[in-house]
Amino acid sequence: MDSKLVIALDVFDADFAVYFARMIGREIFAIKINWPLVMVRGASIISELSQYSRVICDLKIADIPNTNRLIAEKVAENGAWGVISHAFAGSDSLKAVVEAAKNVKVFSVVAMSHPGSGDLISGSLEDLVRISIEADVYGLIAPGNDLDMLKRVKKMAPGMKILSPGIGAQGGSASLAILNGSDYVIVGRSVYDDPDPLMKAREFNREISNIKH
Ligand code: BMP
Repeated sequence: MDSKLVIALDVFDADFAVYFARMIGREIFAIKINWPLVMVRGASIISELSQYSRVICDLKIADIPNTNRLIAEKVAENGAWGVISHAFAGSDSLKAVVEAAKNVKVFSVVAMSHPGSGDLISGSLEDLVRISIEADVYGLIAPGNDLDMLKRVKKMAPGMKILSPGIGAQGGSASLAILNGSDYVIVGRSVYDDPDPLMKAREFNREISNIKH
């Protein structure tokens, strides 16, 4: 299905995650999983969920090149569609992820959606985008609840896919994010905590399906 919606499934209950993916997988672009599910179920949760949806494995990889390579290889082995890495560990570390991930799409974090990103990360935006372009990543993570930041990222890397969290629970609007440069929005709690997650996901799809930037 042609959706711009990525659902972040930040839960510990792997059985719920599989049930959820089966219910919603066809309606969305991808499911993004993070440490909570990988910690309880292991990397095999990637292949379990991949039966129902593309899976983006958000491990925010940020180590030396050798460790990054090991993590990215395991993610690829389990059939992820995408993986998220930090860029701040430097070009050699990010390049190691890109090499080891092979056909898995690598997204690197260049700006974040929480207030603390202003302490350090926001001040390094230019460098983080440059490191990401040099490493030849597929896409960037940039906040959907900070439209100025999002526009700056889009301007610096016009050809790259932008994936944006910060929607709903963190105050951002899905349609404004897409209008201002995001290709896909990431929504977690606003969907999986809703009494009717499927209906909520469909609402988000309707909101953004016809918006272009
Ligand atoms: P929620 O919609 O529940 O706030 O979830 C947002 C998701 O996006 C979480 O999985 C979080 O780890 C991720 N994320 C974020 O919120 N801000 C960022 O800057 C980068 C992220 O990956």
